[in-house]
Amino acid sequence: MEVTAVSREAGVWNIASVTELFDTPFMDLIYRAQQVHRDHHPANQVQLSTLMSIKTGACTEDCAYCPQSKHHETDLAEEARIAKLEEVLAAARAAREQGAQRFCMGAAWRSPTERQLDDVIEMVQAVKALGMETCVTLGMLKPGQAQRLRDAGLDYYNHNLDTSPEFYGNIITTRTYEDRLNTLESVRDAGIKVCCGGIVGLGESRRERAGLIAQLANLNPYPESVPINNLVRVEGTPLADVPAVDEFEFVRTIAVARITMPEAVLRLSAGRTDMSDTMQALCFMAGANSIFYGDELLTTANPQQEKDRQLMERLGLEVMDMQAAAQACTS
Ligand code: SAM
Ligand code: DTB
Ligand code: SF4
Repeated sequence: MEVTAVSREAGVWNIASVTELFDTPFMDLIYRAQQVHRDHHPANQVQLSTLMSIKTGACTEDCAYCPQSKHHETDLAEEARIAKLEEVLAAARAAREQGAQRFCMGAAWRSPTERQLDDVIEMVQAVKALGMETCVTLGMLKPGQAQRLRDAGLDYYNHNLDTSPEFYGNIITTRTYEDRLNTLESVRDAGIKVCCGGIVGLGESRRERAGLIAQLANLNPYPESVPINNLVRVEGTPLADVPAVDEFEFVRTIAVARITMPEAVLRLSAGRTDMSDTMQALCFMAGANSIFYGDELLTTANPQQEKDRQLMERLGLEVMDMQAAAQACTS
C-alpha cells in the first residue's frame, strides 16, 4: 500500500503538513519512519548518554513541568552549590565504564554567570579528556558564552523549545520563545552541535505537538540531536495531574520527528520508567536511536542500567558506533 504523500513547501515544514503526517494511519506512519530511519542510520544501534545534575533546584524560572522551579512546592532537596569537579569526574568515569558515550551536565539556572561558566568549562575540559563527548544544559546563553564553551571543546548544547509557540505561554511565563530561539542561534553560530527537542504530555493538542515538530524541523539546519521527553508528572508541579498522553500518540510523535528530521539522532528521553519494554521497542521502531543511560535523569528516576542492557540485548540493539554513524551522515 502506498504511503500518503506529504506536502513540503520549498523544503519547509508547516503545521498543516506535519499534522497530515500525524494523521496518517499508524502502520503507514511507522513503516515510513522505519524507511527514513534505515536510509540515514544504522538500523540496530542506539546512542547512550548519561546525565548528571551539577546544580539542582531553586531555579528562578516557572516552567510548569519542572520539579526544580522555585515557584512550585515539590519534595526536591535543593543544592545551593555547583557540584565539585571531582564529583563530576567520578560520575563521568563511572558512566564511561558502563558504556556511555556522552556525558551531559544540567544546571537549574535561568542563565549562567561568567563565574558559573568558569566552573562548567573546567568540567567540560576534564570530561573531554576522558575521551567522552560532552553536552551541557545551563539555560539561556549570550553569544560570547557560547563561544567560551566552544573554545573549551564542548560538543553539544541542550536547550529545548519544549512545545509549540502557541502553547508555550501556558507552560512558561518567565522567558519567551524568542529568548529560546536566540540562545539556539548563539549556540549554532559558535559551532556547537545543537541538542533541542521538547516534551509530550503537557496538555497540548495534536496540532500543538505538530507545531513543536515543525519549529524543530525548520531550524536551519535542524538539530543534530532531538530529545523527545514524555512528561514526568511530579507531585507539587502544576502539571502533576495532567492526563498521560496516549501511548500510540507518543510513538507517532517519534515517527513524525524521524520523518521530518531524517539525520537527527532522536532521543527517547524522560519518562521511560513509566513505559513498558514493548512501548520502548515501538519507539525504537518509529526511529528513536538514543536514550539516557543511568539510574537517574536530573532529579527523577530513569530505568536501571542493567534493565536497559537487558532490553537492548532482547531487541538485538547495539551501542552506536559513533565513527560509522558520522560517516553515514556525511555520505
Ligand atoms: N535550566 C535549563 C533549561 O531549562 O534549559 C536546563 C535544565 S532543564 C531541567 C532541561 C529540560 O528538561 C527542559 O527543557 C525540559 O524539556 C526537561 N524537563 C524538565 N522537567 C521535566 C519533566 N518533569 N518531564 C519531562 N521533561 C522535563
Ligand atoms: C532533555 O531534553 N531531557 C533531560 C535533558 N534534556 C537535560 C532532562 C529530563 C529531566 C526530567 C526531570 C528531572 O529528572 O528533573
Ligand atoms: Fe529552571 Fe530549566 Fe527547570 Fe525551567 S526547566 S525551571 S529553566 S531548571
